[in-house]
Amino acid sequence: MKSILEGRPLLAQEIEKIAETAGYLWQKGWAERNGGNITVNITDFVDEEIRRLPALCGAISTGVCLPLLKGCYFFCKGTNKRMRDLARHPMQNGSIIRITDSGESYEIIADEPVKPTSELPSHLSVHNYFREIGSPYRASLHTHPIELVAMSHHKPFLEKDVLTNLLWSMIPETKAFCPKGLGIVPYKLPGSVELAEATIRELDDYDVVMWEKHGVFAVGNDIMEAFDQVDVLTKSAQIYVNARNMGFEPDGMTAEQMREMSVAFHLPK
Ligand code: 2HA
Ligand code: ZN
Repeated sequence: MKSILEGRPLLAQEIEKIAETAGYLWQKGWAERNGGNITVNITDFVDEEIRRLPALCGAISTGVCLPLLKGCYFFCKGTNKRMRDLARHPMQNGSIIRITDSGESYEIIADEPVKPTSELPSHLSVHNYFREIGSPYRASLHTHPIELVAMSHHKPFLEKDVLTNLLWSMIPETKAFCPKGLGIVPYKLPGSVELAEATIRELDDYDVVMWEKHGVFAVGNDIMEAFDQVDVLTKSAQIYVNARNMGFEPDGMTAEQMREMSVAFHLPK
């Protein structure tokens, strides 16, 4: 069977980035079994021929109303699929869907009828919100980074911006490359509407949001950008954990050193 990616280098490149990221998630130990999700708005890479492609199955309700996503296209990891398999075979472990004109359902159009992630309603709600506020963000990533999740088991770290400031102070680059820091969403049932709504509220101020005792949700212009922010925060978390394992509380950069970084890199906070 011919893949939708054939003869479409730009779309293929976007899917390759997703596959590459999925591989990193597995290698880092952040994606056990079917853990984590990726959805990317690929509408910009869709041509007339793709728009005319018939659905591979009937329309499926999203369970949410997405008025601003009508006629938009997404690549989504498949439900119960593994990141490590997505890395090698993206079009067999994920699919391209089209949001129907009702804005309430979707059709799978390529390459195979792989049903999208169970977290589709929350991911799509985030993408709908990005359209609403005119954000250029196209990619959303959910994963289970070990050190960050471990830190979310400690109540004092869940106060607003406590973890952000701690992680920024571990190594100068973290503030430069994750300039908004880490938002916090108190524990909520995975896949719930409450989790989606709380995440959207935090995305007003942050590009990476911690789901207490579960994982992180990150967004960006593309999937690499979302991944890089989680990677940078995790590097800081690992430095903190290593220092604690050596038996001391790390000093962290001084307030003056942090201010100097903000000025040098024109950072918002
Ligand atoms: O879909 O990680 O939280 C797999 C998950 C859900
Ligand atoms: Zn999860």
